[in-house]
Amino acid sequence: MIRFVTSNRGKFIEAQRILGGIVQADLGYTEIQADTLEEVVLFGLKELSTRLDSPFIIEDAGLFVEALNGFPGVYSAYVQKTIGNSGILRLMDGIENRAASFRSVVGYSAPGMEPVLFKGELRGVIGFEARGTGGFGYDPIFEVDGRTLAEMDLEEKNMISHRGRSMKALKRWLESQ
Ligand code: ITT
Ligand code: NA
Repeated sequence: MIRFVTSNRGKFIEAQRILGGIVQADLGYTEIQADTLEEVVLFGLKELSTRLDSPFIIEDAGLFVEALNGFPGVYSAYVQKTIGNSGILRLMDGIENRAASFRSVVGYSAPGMEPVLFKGELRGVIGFEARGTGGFGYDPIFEVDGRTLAEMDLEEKNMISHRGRSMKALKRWLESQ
């Protein structure tokens, strides 16, 4: 059984649908201030591997808005907690270039092996208002082909999303081991 160390239930449910037998472990770990999601994940894996003696995964994700030079990026969790979706919409007021992407980096660690990372990306646009009740976080303001991720069900989001892609890559790798 693989543990997914995360405080985010939405993330866990999406990953669970793809990976099957995983359990959520809300253990907490140090999320360093770094320039990339990869660095955050590698540091977290290293720290947790000293505390856990069985296989586990962690994931760091972020929203990268082109017109804001990649903000909120690695600060996505803090920005969601502080200014939230309405804050992002306000920052985008009057900005024509709405291009944005979600990125996910998932890391797997097991005793006696080097950790491995898998990535996924989803390109879309920041909408002009929040719509939809599904998903979590920035989903209501992130649109793909005219619909927000919060207007899609879990299956549909998983089919195209950053997390869907990173978790499917992890799944393929696990099956090849
Ligand atoms: P962890 O315990 O796993 O770290 P977290 O919610 O803090 O959970 P992150 O550090 O990866 O997750 O923070 C990413 C932020 O971006 C956070 O505010 C999420 O709500 C948001 N986010 C991540 N994936 C998302 C998705 O698929 N759709 C919308 N928002 C997402
Ligand atoms: Na986090």
